[in-house]
Amino acid sequence: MAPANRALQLASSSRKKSSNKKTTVARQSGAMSAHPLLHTQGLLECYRAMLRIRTLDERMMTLQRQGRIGFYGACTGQEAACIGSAYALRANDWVFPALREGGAMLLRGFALVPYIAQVFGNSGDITKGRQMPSHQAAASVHQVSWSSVIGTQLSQAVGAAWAAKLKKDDTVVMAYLGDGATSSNDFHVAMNFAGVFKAPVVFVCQNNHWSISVPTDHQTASESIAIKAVAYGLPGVKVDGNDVSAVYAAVAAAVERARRGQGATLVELETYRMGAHSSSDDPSRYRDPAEVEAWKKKDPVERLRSRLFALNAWNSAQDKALQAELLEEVNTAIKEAESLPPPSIATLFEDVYQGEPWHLKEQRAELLESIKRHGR
Ligand SMILES: Cc1ncc(C[n+]2csc(CCOP(=O)(O)OP(=O)(O)O)c2C)c(N)n1
Ligand SMILES: [Mg+2]
Repeated sequence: MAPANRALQLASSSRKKSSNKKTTVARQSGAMSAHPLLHTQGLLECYRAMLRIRTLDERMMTLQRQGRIGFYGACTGQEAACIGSAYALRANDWVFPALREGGAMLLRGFALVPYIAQVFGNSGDITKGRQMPSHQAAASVHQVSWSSVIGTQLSQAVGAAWAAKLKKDDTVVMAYLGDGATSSNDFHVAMNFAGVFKAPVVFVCQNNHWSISVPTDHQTASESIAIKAVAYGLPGVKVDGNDVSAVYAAVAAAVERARRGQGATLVELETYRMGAHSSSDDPSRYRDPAEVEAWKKKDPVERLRSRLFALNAWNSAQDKALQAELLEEVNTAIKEAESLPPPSIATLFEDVYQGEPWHLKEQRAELLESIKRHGR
């Protein structure tokens, strides 16, 4: 076997207990050597964050079916991949998400009410109702918007990482992508640039086996997504994305490698989109229900719960109490977010220019006068 793709076993605390899956690294010079572990406190924090987004996603999908919001994209089934990877970041690092990493913002301290208000697109939304629902972004937690134009976030992320390197600060950029994004131009541009210039970026691919209705085996003929890193001179690592410890170990090692100035890594997290692509999709049209049932047995939230029980770090009474607490928190936040008025009309004219030019001043005055006279 060529040295470039020789499999390397990584230590993963949970793999030994709960999975026979091998963690493999497509080896390249400078591959990761440290494998940080999540200890009990970290596991409990990740569990809480994972259960919180599971609770939120369930409630928001219901709201969409009730016609109270227009669109929602859930990350159900991918909570370990989202939270375990974001948990490896520092506050000064930046996140360029793909489609399912809103939970990273919440983990990193963004409040639930403005997060939900974004889906309503009302005055509680810090992006002033200008984005598609579920495309949250907040500079306060260093996270840009979901990237609905698949793959475009990757070259932007590499640019941000390259800027950090030029400025000699130690920021690391996390560039998330789905398996579908590996077929985009931007994936190749970003990987190549990151390889040549040793940009401090970590590409985290959530391989959830589907790109809307296209299965991964129609997406690529490569033996894995991680192996693609070799072509760009980067290490690529593939881990069980439903095992939060394995996710954290691989991503934290890649983050530290980037911070040490050794450049980018591609981490493939093998996981599964348990629900629909979005609230606009019906996966029963193209997906075998037996496949979904098989993956439900590997549910990352249930898996971490069982592990915490086995470690005697958590029990069913605590779990019931946490579920009730999170449901109450989410319901209260939904109630508050939904009650907020729409963004004011005047905000239409804000944020494009540093100082408002005369023609916008005139247009704003004309519109406000017309609303006063005729109503909306
Ligand atoms: C450039 C581009 N092509 C196609 C689409 C339509 N589209 C939206 S989401 C999606 C699938 C993305 O799949 P993947 O990258 O695996 O992410 P996942 O939805 O599985 O998280 C596609 C093809 C798009 N938004 N942008
Ligand atoms: Mg996918």
